[in-house]
Amino acid sequence: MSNDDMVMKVSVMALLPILTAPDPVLKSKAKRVEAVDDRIRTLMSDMLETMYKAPGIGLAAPQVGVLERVVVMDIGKTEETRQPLRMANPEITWVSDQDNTYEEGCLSVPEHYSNVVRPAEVKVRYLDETGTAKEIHAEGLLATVVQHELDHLEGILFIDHISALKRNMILRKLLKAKKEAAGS
Ligand code: GNR
Ligand code: NI
Repeated sequence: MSNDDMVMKVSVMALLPILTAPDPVLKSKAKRVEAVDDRIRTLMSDMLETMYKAPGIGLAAPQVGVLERVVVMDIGKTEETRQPLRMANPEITWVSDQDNTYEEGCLSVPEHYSNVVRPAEVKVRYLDETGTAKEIHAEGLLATVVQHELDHLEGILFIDHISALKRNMILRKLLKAKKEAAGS
């Protein structure tokens, strides 16, 4: 047996940098995942760690610069009651007629919040971390967050659902903050 056969890969979770608007990656459509393999499972774990640290209750792969259809969420209230959801290729299969308004925020639109109207309930079909097809019926906060995350996979931010006046005001502020941080 060669020495190389004895080298085992040890995985360490990693924090990923979160992109903020305006950024062309956040406006791009993500590609479907071909297979839920170790690379995708590692991405899901790293995204969860990054989301918990932020802290946030959802995160989509484009927010960490990966244009693939992967999202994670956890609306659990405390560290002890964590309920991580890992999804590849999520698709909305049904929406309720009734709408809900929620004040949304986004880790890629830091420090800005706006009311967004979306269907109150949705059904979402996806592949879990083992590649098994699942479907959930989401309502309340989870329904809002899952729709917010699926929007990210289409290059859509919550500010795309508000008036152009408010959106442009927020984008100007974020751009100014970026330029100041870069020291230009
Ligand atoms: O942490 C988040 N909170 C939140 C609150 C209301 C509606 C949506 C969200 S998702 C957001 C994290 C994030 O940016 N996910 O893409
Ligand atoms: Ni977001």
